[in-house]
Amino acid sequence: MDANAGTLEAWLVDASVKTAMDALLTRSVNNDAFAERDNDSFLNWQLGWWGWLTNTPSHATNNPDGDMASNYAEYVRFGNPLAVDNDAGKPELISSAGSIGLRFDVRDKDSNTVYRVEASTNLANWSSVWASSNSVALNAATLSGAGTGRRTVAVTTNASGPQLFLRTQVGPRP
Ligand SMILES: [Ca+2]
Ligand SMILES: [Ca+2]
Repeated sequence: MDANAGTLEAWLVDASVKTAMDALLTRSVNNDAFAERDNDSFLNWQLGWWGWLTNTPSHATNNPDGDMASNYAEYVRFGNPLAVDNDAGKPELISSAGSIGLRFDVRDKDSNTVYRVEASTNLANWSSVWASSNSVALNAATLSGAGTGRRTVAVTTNASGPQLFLRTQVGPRP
């Protein structure tokens, strides 16, 4: 008899191991280890929409709904990859005396995705205003939803000249 067989059998009937495995499985399901609601990685988002990643439409550069956003773009702006929704995640312009800004949602549990706001006076030269990779800046810009995976931020900057343009950029952490 294989000496290891007894060990394996003991392992299988060990109640504490079974309890631990049940807990792990339950946690995986309840914490959406395979579901989009985790909001913490593009991989989980893909699994939530398509299951195992053997389906070509799930790839980052695919665009199965034929709108203007690739799957990765759908992910970062909380879009629906299976329905045309070109306005999803569109930043909202906010302004007050002497300043303008943008309000938008970020995936604040995904540290591999960085959101940026840049400013320009001529649409040719852009300077960085804000980046979500800076946790201090992220917290300062928070409006709601901190730590939920979908945080709404407002980023403002002084607008003293005759014109100022703002844009957002999103991409993997360099
Ligand atoms: Ca799309
Ligand atoms: Ca879409």
